[in-house]
Amino acid sequence: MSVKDALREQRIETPSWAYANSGTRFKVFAQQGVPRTPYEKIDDAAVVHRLTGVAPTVALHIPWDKVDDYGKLAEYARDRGVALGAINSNVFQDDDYKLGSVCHPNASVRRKAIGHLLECIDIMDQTGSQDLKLWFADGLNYPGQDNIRARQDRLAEALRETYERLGADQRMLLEYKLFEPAFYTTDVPDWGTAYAHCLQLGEKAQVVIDTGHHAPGTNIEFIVSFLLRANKLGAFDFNSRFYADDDLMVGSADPFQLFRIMHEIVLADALKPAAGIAFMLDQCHNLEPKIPAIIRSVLNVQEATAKALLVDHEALAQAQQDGDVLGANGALMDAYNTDVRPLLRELREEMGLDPDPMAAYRRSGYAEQIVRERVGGEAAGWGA
Ligand code: PSV
Ligand code: MN
Repeated sequence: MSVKDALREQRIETPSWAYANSGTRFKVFAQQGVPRTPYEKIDDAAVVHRLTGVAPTVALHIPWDKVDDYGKLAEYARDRGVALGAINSNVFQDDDYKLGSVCHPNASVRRKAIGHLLECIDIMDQTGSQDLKLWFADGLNYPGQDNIRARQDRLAEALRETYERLGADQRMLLEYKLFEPAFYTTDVPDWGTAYAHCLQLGEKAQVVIDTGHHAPGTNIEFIVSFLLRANKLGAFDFNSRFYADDDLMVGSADPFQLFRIMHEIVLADALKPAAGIAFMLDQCHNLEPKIPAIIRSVLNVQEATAKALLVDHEALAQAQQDGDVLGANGALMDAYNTDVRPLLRELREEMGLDPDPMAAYRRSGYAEQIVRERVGGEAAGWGA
């Protein structure tokens, strides 16, 4: 398949919460014109897809995107040329979850948390979403606060019950995070823990790599490569980690890391939608305007992918075989140092798109329109 064909097929999912007022735990700088409802988040996601051509799905977060009729929401999305993607569960914002959710020492709190996960699968049945994304804020702040091993047992039990409820075409995607909100230990701190649980559960359970959830200096492409080999990589949450959490625009600060990740994806022939890896963004935009930030993020992923597709695999394999360290590294660097923007402009023209989606957005007047129309949007929070 040609580089252009591969790029034409690429799919990047945007998160509903990135369109809303979100920020850090210190301050959310509210913006005018942000969506007040899940419907308006979909309107914005549809604009991003219309301009980029590669962002046809939007992930929901429950309860932030709770509506009375999910079938209607899915139809609304379809009418605007997009579809609903992964359902992100949320068992971290209720007072009951102070000591954890599925790992909580009290069985009734665990039951409530599992109930929410099962409810998310009910929602998937209505939206047609295939992926249930699980991230648990569970963890401990102090040594001795709870029994680490018992919490793993509780986690395994909750995951099992949720797994059993999945439909034939549905998956469970387990996300790990080294730190925050618990700072002594979290209950799914790393890819190894997530992998071990997914392995025990079965083939419908896979790992999510949120690029912001590692210790600084972690070699994320190693994790990508390992999980791909084991058929346990389900999805990415892309972002740059320069807040304590994740959330800044992917590829903005370390485009080389993103290139290295996409190189592993291309090597494994896992870019095509049929390979089943969901490439999602998980970001929030506190300082920068949201829709252009999401467009820029999509373009950053596209550029890193184009460079990864340009790697001369034959030359690389030969150099590796010959033990030619500089030659092998050079094969990667040649691709990374190629300016792929002309190729992407050409591709967009062929796809009937504006070659410069950022400029097209500025010219569209949409930013001004939503400020006029969405009165009170600045008061809407993550959950609108
Ligand atoms: C947690 O930090 C996380 O990465 C999970 O994916 C959550 O669902 C998301 O952020 C919410 O912002
Ligand atoms: Mn995430």
